[in-house]
Amino acid sequence: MTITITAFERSPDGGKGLARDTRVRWALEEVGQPYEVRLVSFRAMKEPAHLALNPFGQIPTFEEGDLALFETGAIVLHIAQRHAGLLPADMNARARAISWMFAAVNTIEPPILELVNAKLLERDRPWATERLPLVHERVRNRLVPLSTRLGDAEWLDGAFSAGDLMMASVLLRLRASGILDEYPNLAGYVARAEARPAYQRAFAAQLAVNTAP
Ligand code: GTB
Repeated sequence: MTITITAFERSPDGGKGLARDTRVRWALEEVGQPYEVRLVSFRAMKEPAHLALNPFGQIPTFEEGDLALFETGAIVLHIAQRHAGLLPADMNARARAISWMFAAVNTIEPPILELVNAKLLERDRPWATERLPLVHERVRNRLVPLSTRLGDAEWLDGAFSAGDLMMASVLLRLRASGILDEYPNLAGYVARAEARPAYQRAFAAQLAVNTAP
């Protein structure tokens, strides 16, 4: 059955890999599953056909046969459960990898999004300069324990897993802020993740869409 995902017709980042279809493409590349992409405009994302796939009118979505999914955490988990390569066989190790997926989207991603919003959407507000250090602090409060736990390890819990895929995807968003470089082991972790051939293929695919004439 053909897998079809949705992505921005034109990503606001111009193809730097920050839109969330990249993590779904990456998961599919890791497990060797071919996929098709349906590109959607900002207007189409809010129309009934897309809202039937994602009630919040967002990308990415995932379709395979009569299954339609939204939320990248759920999509990556589904891919990892259906195809070998992203979750360990041992059930306890598998549960721990899934914990890291949830940690990525539930614990690490929220303060990072707050920072992105503070910088991009709120920077003209009169309180923006005063608030920014607080938002930075909330991000650091999450990165310190993450960095401590990772230590010198290559990945968060044994072999590379869907937990690492989600965590690296979330951390990538911090690069422009310079905060990631305050934690050399986390910066190295993200660099290792980005060096994976599957990530490179996913990145190239989304870049091609956004640089097409
Ligand atoms: N929790 C959902 C998930 O993980 O699937 C969040 C999905 C989401 O935020 N989708 C965004 C979207 O559709 C695209 S990725 N936004 C349009 C809307 O809400 O109307 C977020 C994103 C957008 C742009 C950049 N960028 O340009 O750098 C980076 C990330």
